[in-house]
Amino acid sequence: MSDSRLSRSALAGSGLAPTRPDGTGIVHLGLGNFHRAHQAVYTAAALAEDGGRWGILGVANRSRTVTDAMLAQDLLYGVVEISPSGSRVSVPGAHTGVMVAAHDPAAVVRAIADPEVKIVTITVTELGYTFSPLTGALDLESTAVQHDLAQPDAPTTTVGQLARALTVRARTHGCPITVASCDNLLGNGDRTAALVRQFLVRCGADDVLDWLNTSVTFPNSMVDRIVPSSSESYDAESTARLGAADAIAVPAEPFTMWVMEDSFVAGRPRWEAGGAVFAQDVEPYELMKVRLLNGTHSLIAYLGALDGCSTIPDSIGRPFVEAAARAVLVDEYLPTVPVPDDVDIEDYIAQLFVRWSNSALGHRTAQVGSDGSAKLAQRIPTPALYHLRNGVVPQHLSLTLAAYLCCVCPPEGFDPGPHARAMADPARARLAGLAASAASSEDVVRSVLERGDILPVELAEFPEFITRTAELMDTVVRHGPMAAAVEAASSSLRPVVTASRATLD
Ligand code: CS2
Repeated sequence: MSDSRLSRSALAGSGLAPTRPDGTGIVHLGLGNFHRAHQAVYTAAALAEDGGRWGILGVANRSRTVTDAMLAQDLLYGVVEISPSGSRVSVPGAHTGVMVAAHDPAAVVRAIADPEVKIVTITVTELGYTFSPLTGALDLESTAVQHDLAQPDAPTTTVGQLARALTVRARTHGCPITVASCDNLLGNGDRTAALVRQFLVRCGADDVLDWLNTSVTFPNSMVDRIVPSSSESYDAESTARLGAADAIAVPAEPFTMWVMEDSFVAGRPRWEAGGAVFAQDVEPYELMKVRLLNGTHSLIAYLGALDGCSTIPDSIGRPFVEAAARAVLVDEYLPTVPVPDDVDIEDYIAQLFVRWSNSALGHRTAQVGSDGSAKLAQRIPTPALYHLRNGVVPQHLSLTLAAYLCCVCPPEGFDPGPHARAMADPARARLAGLAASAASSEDVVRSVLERGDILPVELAEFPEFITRTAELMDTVVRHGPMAAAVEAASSSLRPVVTASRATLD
């Protein structure tokens, strides 16, 4: 370990010292690893090429671990880019400040309301948008949302923070601003805009809505980079390469992609310098990424965890997982994806398998499998409904749901193993209660779908999907995930023939 801490002066003359931003033009909500290895890297590239006032004020939600360490390191950290053929470390250095929202909610509002700030970027995960899975609208049952509506000056939710800060902007200087969601939500910009509007109406700030129409934009975007959790080994690697102690290195794969609508009403950095792409219509990229990458990723995580794999590369290294991943991707997700014109889909798919196999990265199955109750709703329903309405049971989407339920609400007496137990999910207690009162797997699946608070209730209209998912759960429990995958493959894309329909015919 080096004795000196990472700092701008420690990097002087190393060729790694980043360009210092001239001011703060961006507030970022969600100072996690993904932001630090994605938007911050693109912003650093833009600063290196163009300079300017595009420094980032990074806002962590609750924890001060990263903010304290960043403050102790001149706001710097290494991004350790890892592939089996080697690694490299770079230091983005795009941040100009950090804060913890929970410690001073009013400071977050002031920061976003500052007229010098032109963009708010957001990575708060699917869960951070506080919408109801049942309605897609602002979750009025959420105590955090209720708190923020009652006390809009001290907001604790992302939507509450945005709504309050935009209200202050509208009622004071009125300078325009862009709100750019960078989470894996379909239509992430439109969704954020709708939630902010609902919040404003609910808290009696309707006067802000007209200003919002003319002065605030919410571009949709597709973001992509596999970024595992931190670990001491990455810190050690960054420290060794930089010659200065780095306690908060971020590991990342070499691949990175960012496609956005170019509607930044108050200007933006030249993110193209880092390879960002601006497109008129981002939806095809979002659908491709959220279904082919994220959707398949979920299946790899749940099957792998159930088979004792701690990492995604271990899991995809099992031939039965690889086969199931290929089947769900090619047969079940791909037909529902309008492939963007500039993407060679064969290459894209081949690259996904290489990325998932990056054994040096150690991306954990528990990380990808966490929060499935919020993630799966983005990934599974539309493709599943597409096949079911065409008279086909999508076996591997069924398998994804079956494996998820086996991981987070295992049937009585079934131990899904340590990696499944390590998956965090806000729905765990709710699902466990439901499983405890169910008479069979079929009961569990039916109640989950009929409640509509994890996947949309339309899926409950297909008894064949319920039965198949329950059968696959039972196979996982009795014979393991490989047997379930074999069973799914052997009946892949079989036509729907239910008792009731057979009788009707
Ligand atoms: C993963 C994503 O955890 C997950 O659900 O599918 O975090 C994935 O690694 C990123 O979206 C890649 O861009």
